[in-house]
Amino acid sequence: MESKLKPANIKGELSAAGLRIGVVVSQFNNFITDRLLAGALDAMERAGAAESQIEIARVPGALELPIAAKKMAQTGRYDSIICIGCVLRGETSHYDVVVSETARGVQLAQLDTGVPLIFCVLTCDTLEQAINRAGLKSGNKGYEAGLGAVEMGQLMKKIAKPAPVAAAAAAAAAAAPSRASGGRAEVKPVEVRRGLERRARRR
Ligand code: INI
Repeated sequence: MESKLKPANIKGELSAAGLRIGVVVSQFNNFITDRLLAGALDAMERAGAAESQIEIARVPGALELPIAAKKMAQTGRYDSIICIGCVLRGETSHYDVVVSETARGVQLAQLDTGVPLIFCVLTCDTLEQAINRAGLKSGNKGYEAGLGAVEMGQLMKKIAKPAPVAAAAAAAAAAAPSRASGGRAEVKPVEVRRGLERRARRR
C-alpha cells in the first residue's frame, strides 16, 4: 500500500551562490591530480562559482590530504572541501596502507569538523585506469567531486537552518497538552478562575 505521507525533502542545489570551497590537491601523480583539479574547477565554474570563492592547498601525497583538509575545515571558512589524490598499486608496496589510511583520515576529519570533505582519490591498479577516470574514457572524477562539493555545501546550510516543518512542529508541541499534566491541557490560573465564575453563574 502506498503511503499518503509527503515528508519534506532537503536537497542541496547545484548552485555555488554564497559558498566558499576549499580544495586540497596531492602532488604525487600530479599528471593525474592536475586533471582531476581541472575537472573540479570546471564543475564549480558551471555551478556559478567565482575564483574568489575557491582556495587550493597543495600537499606532497595522498597521506597528507586528511590533515590539510582538517586544518582548512577548522578555520570555519569553507562550506565544503574537495580532497584530490591518486594512488597507483604498481608504484608502492604499501598501496593498501596509503589507500585505507587516506580514506579513514578524510572520513574522521569530516565527522570531527562537520564540514563535508569530498573524497576524490583515485585508487587504481594502473596508470591507464587512472587516465581513463581523469577525463579520458570514464568521465572525470574531479568533475563529479566539484558538483558534490557544491551540493553538500548547500545541503549543510539548509540542514543548519530550522526548516519550516520543524518550526511548525515545535509550535504545535508547545501548544499541545503535556505529559506532565497527564495528557490534559495545562490550564492557566486566570482561566481556572473564569471557569469557576461561569459555573457559579450557571447555578
Ligand atoms: N602518495 C600518493 O598520493 N600516491 C601514491 O601512489 C603514493 N605511492 O605510490 O606511494 C603516495 N605515497 C606518498 C604518501 O602519500 C606520502 O606522501 C608519503 O608517505 C609521506 O608521508
